[in-house]
Amino acid sequence: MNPLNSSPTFCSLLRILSLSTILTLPTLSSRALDANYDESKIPAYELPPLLISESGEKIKTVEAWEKTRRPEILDLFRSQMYGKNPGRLAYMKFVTTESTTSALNGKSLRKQISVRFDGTEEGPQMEILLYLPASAKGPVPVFVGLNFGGNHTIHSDPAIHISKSWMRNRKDSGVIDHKATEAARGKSAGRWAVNEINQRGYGLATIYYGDIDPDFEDGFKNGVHAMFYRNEQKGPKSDEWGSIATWAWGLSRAMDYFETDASIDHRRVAVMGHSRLGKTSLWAGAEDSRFALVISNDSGCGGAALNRRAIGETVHRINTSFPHWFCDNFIQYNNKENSIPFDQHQLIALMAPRPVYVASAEQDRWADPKGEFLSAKHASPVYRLYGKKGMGQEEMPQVNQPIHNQIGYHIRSGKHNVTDFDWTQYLNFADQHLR
Ligand code: GTR
Repeated sequence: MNPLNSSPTFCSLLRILSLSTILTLPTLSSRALDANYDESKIPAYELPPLLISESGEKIKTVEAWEKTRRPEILDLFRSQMYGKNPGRLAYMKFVTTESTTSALNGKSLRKQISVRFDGTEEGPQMEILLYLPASAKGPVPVFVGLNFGGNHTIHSDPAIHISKSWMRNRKDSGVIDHKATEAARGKSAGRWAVNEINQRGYGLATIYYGDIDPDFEDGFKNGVHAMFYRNEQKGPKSDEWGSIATWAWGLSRAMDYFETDASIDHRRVAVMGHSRLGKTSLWAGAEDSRFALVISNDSGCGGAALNRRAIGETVHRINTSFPHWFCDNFIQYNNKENSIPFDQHQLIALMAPRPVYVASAEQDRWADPKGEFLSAKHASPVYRLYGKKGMGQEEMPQVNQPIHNQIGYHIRSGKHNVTDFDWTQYLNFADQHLR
């Protein structure tokens, strides 16, 4: 390993330099922060090869992909972008804090499960909210996704526990002094098609992402990180988990729970996320192949969008606005997209041969819909090694015309959001692959 990459001093210096650029050189910084939306201004780039190993070997078989190339790519994403996570916990406990066989007018079963990461009631924990179809005859396939505002925001059901975790204060969001109130109940119900999901025979599991790691830069004092510090350690090393990797790790801990719940078919779990949580669902799917299907909704920069296009949100911009999302090693690629030893099509390829779905929204130019499409498309050669089609289409489809092969893609009309249209596509795609 390059000693520079593992040195926290080097990375802290980079961070200070990039911060001081913003603080002391207003002209340069405003230029750097100005987003480009002009295709003709995209710098010339070549995507790093998917099917040539670091030693120059051409990857022609599934075996060579799985033994050589996939681990190389996964290691790069781990050490240079999202950061390594500490893996499974031996001492975790699952405690069902509430359940009923008659929720949502008798159509659903509801469970709330507290995942105690260190096994104690006082320690860090996340709460899983689960709705399963009441009509299920056996274990059901499940969609799991993190939510932005607390479990109580995803439906108006009065029995959902109001989250006690830290929340960002937001006008009209029912959050006062960083605590959720009753007024927040059901606030993001429009993003969660709970009834449709259950009616179509799937369960829905969701978790407030702030239970795992509150989404603000505090040097990783809060959230689960401190559980893992050893010998005076005060923060993650430069190649260790930022918040996205931490949220993804939380999704894997939810999967550990699913493996213990007989009403869930843990071999048919689809992980879904929107925006920063779409970046998270992709990384969860890459790290944990127990997720049978992976969905990225409007994940953009740091998710499905190609870094090298540097259109809309860029690496520099995301590292500046959200310095806690990625590991410190990622900072060295600010304004140097061409020197990143990977690109996001390789992240999508890490899902192969599992089905993966990338969704964009027409007005979400900040997330670069075309770059999201290209990533998904350029992952196809790995799917072809497995005898699957991959994307199966060269050109970007028209708005609201989904492509559903082993790789799914759509660009829908409208803004950065999760809509019923998106959920209908995910359910159709799941019917095709998980039934
Ligand atoms: C934006 C950020 C995006 C996206 C979005 C979200 O501010 O620039 O990368 O993640 O937030 O998560 O809503």
